[in-house]
Amino acid sequence: MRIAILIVCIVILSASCSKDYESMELKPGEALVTDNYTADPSAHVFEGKIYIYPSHDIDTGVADSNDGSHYDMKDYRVYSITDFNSPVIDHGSVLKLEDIPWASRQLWAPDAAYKNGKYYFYFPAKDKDGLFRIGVATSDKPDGPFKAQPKPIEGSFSMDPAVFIDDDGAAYMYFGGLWGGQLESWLSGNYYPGALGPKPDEPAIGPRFVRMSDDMLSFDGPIKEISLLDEEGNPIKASDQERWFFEGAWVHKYKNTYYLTYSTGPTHLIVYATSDKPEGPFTYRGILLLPVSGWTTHHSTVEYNGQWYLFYHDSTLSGGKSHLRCVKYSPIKHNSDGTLKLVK
Ligand code: FUB
Repeated sequence: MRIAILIVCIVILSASCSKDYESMELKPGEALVTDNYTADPSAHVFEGKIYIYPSHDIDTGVADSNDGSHYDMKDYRVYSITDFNSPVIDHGSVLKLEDIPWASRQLWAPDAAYKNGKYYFYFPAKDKDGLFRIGVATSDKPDGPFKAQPKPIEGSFSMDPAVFIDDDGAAYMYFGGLWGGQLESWLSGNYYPGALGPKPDEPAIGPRFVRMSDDMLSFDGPIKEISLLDEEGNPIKASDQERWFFEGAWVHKYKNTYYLTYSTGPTHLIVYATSDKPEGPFTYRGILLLPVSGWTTHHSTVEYNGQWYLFYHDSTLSGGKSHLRCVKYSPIKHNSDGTLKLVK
């Protein structure tokens, strides 16, 4: 009898949970913004709200190519969510290409951080020589506007910066991406255009990791490569495109474990690996998000009011055009064994 009552309670509870989302203004799996194309959402809780720092996709007529030139963005916008029952707030354009002295084109996936009473906005762009560099812009408010530093961060290269601040206040940047993201070309420390990267049976390229200076404007110490291992402790190989790192590294901490989530690029997965240290090595654990509509997949994770969320994008709003994407979200769950529940 007790078991029967328990089962009925569980059924009623789970029905009311899913109903909660159904009756909400912002539903999981639906485009959060429909009057602009948005992608690569980096979500953070600042001042009690979820702030989303996405790429702002536009169509400038540049033809599709493997180096991603058609992702030809010219500014950044910021959005916020106070609660999932109210519409997303659009804070407008907060940083424009024309106001970044060193950048020439392609404002790709950004991130933001808060430290020392200031907000820091990190972004990749091509410099005047066509090399991706990572810049930083600052503001007193999470919704900007942001003022860019005159030069990119010294020693920066490639793209997709994600800044993680640990419980002890230390800040780290994870970055890098293959193909159009140019990471293969930097393996020796200098830029070699057209470099092919490792052979199929060699270890795959890992994302880059570096400690940020106290003022959050420069790198403090050497840039290291993150090791990605399989569950037997062997390096993930370059041929293993279901598990290799491609772009979009993101780190969150849950119960003293660091979760590195990233895109596998041509196999279109968001997967995850865990470590007990922010610099790794990270051990591959599984898939977080199955392929979405469009070529790219890119995400972030954030805890808000005791619930963890995945923010991600797909290309449904543009009818499948890979460079015109829309940001969405889904609740996510850490299982008791440390794995993450798969989002389909
Ligand atoms: O938005 C441009 C690029 O597409 C990002 O930097 C990558 O992560 C991919 O989503």
